[in-house]
Amino acid sequence: MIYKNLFNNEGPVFMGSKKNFSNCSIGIFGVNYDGTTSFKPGTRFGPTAIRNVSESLETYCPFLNKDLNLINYFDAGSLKLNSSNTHAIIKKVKSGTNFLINNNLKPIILGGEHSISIGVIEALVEKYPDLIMIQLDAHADLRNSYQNNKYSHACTIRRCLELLPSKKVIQIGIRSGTQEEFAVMKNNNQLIKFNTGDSILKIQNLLEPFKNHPIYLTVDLDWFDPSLLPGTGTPEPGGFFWHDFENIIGLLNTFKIIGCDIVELSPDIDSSGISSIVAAKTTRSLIMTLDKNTLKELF
Ligand SMILES: [Mn+2]
Repeated sequence: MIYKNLFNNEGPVFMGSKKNFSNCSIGIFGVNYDGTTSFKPGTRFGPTAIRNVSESLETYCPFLNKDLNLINYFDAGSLKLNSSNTHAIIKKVKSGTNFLINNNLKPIILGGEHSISIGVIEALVEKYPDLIMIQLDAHADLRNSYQNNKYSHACTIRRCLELLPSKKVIQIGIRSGTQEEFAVMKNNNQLIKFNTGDSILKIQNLLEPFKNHPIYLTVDLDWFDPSLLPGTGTPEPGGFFWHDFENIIGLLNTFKIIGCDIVELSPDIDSSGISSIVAAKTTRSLIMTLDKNTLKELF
């Protein structure tokens, strides 16, 4: 399927992205969908907000010592959606992801609400049967069903666990959920849980056995503390700050990250605009993490 049937690319694109994907190794698309959002809707405006503010960022990241100018990535635009049914949206996300991976582009998906990760995983497990997942999130997202919808954003990780043959999700920073979800996390030794205040060394030791596994990273932006990122539908106090993210992403640059998503930005909730900047800077870090060609030190 040609990409113009799948994506609307008439809006803004992420800064510095190439117009043609032929020489690219990374592909971005947006999903302007917030149909199951339970508290405050607005994440459908996330992809455009991230692209609009991306122009304000530098291309160089001193922490990773990488520069976007040296990376070839393609922004396909946002998925054309003609349904509000969550399952239909997830199938569309799967098609979009398949388009990218069939063209050897590592996927970066901009949400939209968290349910969209399910479609990405559906596509990726066919190519990477030993895929594992890392989740940065305030919420467990392990409900079996929420508001009569098994594809609600509150059920994302439960669905992904069913899809992953490895049954392995590493959950970092979960601080909100039901008693049942916390019992699942406690009793299921396939799930590895980290807390606020855990050292990066602890994370490194626990990730070590997965050094050669393909890893999908899902970043629910409510993982960040609401004082840094208030622009999200279900903010949770007690979250993480930029340096925590930098430490984790620095570590993940030594692993095999093959795709990622950045979800749950609700830009209009935050009149300061800082939430969109944090989301765009997160996206920049992830483009750099997926790129393997600039691993050598720039200077
Ligand atoms: Mn989530």
